[in-house]
Amino acid sequence: MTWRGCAVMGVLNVTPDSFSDGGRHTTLEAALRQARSMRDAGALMIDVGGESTRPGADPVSVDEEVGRVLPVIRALSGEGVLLSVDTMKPEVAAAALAAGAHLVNDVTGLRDPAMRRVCADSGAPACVMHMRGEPRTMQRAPHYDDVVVEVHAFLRERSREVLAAGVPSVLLDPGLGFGKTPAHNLALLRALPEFTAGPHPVLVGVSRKRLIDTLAGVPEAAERDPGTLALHLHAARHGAALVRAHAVGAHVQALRVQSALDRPADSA
Ligand code: HH2
Repeated sequence: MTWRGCAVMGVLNVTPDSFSDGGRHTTLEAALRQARSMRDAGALMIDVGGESTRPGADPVSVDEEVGRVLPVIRALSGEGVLLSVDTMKPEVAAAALAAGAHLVNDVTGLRDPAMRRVCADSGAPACVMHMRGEPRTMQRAPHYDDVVVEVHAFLRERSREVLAAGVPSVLLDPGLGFGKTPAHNLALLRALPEFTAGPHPVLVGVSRKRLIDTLAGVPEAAERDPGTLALHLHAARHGAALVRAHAVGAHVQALRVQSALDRPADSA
């Protein structure tokens, strides 16, 4: 998988309880409609998730999660859509890859060696994300001496281990909102050039997250796309290769305009 500039990963949560799109795509028909609309709007890839990672979310069983994501992945892979599966469970990742998913997006950063084996055995790249703690409790007073240094060191070390286990390639993600205060998230966003200067592509995902409410006073998650876009344009300008977003069309348009601005003065 190679591409130039910053591409968009469309978020598709087939869950009843995701913080912004929970319950909206729980039928196969609704999920496929949303996925196709994101593909048509220019998403490079669709990230299909069957378990919410929002703070306080209840875990779901392997069977439940597989039952949510597999029909969607099967149908979309038959249409040639690039797919990532957003899961913390090796069993779910294995089933999704067998059904046609191309990438594993694991918010635990492939902590479980079994997840590394699943990716290595099927030759699938992985997104290694930083999270402090567990989804259920991660926002209870997270503390770092230096969030940028610690997240960067974690991603360097974990990606080395994951690649050594035979996973062909990795995307790195600082995990905005995962065990981080607004100040931590901002520090990481400001330090993005340090992450994107490394050898691996970087994914940034702040879509509709609470940080936007903190920064701009938008209590409704569904109304946070303008703030999301501002942060994702910043990420793209500082070298992010992929932004994970709900509002794909707006992102694709804004990223095209930004990249036109960044081209040499004599080109259109
Ligand atoms: N954020 C969420 C879920 N998965 N994966 C990566 N790599 N990076 C992220 O920032 C990220 C992620 C949380 O957002 P969402 O999927 O919209 O909500 P929920 O977890 O409630 O389903």
